[in-house]
Amino acid sequence: MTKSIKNYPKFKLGATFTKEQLDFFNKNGFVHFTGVLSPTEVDELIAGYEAAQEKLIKSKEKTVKGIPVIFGHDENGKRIVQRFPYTSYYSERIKQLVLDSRIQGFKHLLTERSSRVTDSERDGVVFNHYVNSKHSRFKQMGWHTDSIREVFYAKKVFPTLNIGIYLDNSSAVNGGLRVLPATHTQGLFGMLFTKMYYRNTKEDKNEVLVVAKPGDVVVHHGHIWHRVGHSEHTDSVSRRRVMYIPVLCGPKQKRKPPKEGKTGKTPIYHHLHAFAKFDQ
Ligand SMILES: O=C(O)CCC(=O)C(=O)O
Ligand SMILES: [Fe+2]
Repeated sequence: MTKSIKNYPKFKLGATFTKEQLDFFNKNGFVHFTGVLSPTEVDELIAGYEAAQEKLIKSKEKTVKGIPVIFGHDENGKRIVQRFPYTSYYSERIKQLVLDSRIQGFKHLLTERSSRVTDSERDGVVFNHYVNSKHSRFKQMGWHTDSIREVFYAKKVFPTLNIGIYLDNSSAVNGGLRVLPATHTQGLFGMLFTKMYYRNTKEDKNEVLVVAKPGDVVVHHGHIWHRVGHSEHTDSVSRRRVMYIPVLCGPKQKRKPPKEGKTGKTPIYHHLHAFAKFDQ
């Protein structure tokens, strides 16, 4: 484990990554870029999500391409989509973001030739909307690595990235992402047993809190341990919206298209979420 880096450096995104940026990412397993998207772009993405949410709620579907959706109610009692997989299938604006050269460039944080930004594998582009309100079902996320799913499928575990697009201010006030720096280098044993997956929501003395503004992009390695805290505040103060776009390597993880009239099979991995503490 590296020494605590509570005040980690934040970077500006250029045409290519600097040595300092690559070194920071390779050593710590995450890297933070400020002001990647403009306030207008942030507003457009939120509007894209809101329109997609209306479509999904109207359709009465409970899964998207077999992946369970988390629905809840916000502080005004409005039904909302709190974990929305494959959003780019529901929003042209979100699809456009995936194809944007700034986002596509993040694949170069990995050295594998097959590394790709993708919206059609795993859970696609996931939109997370946390809020601490009475009927919210998504208020926090316990410790996990994103690569556990690959371990589950007993495939070779390739490196992956998750590109986090911040749409609200994010800090301890509304929960905030906490990462355990350098845990992406631990290997399979560390990936399996560092913490109890999802059930463990406790603070770790070595965790680093990501403090971000709307338009920031924070990329983390799929093997790094991370969690999202529970806001001590309620209602709109606790709102935290962040989108994740995956970068994968190796063979395509295309999931079989669902049979006609079916919504598709839910991957075994997702049953782990049954143990998750999202809403306590
Ligand atoms: O909300 C976040 O910042 C992290 C979400 C996350 O870790 C996940 O969806 O796997
Ligand atoms: Fe995660």
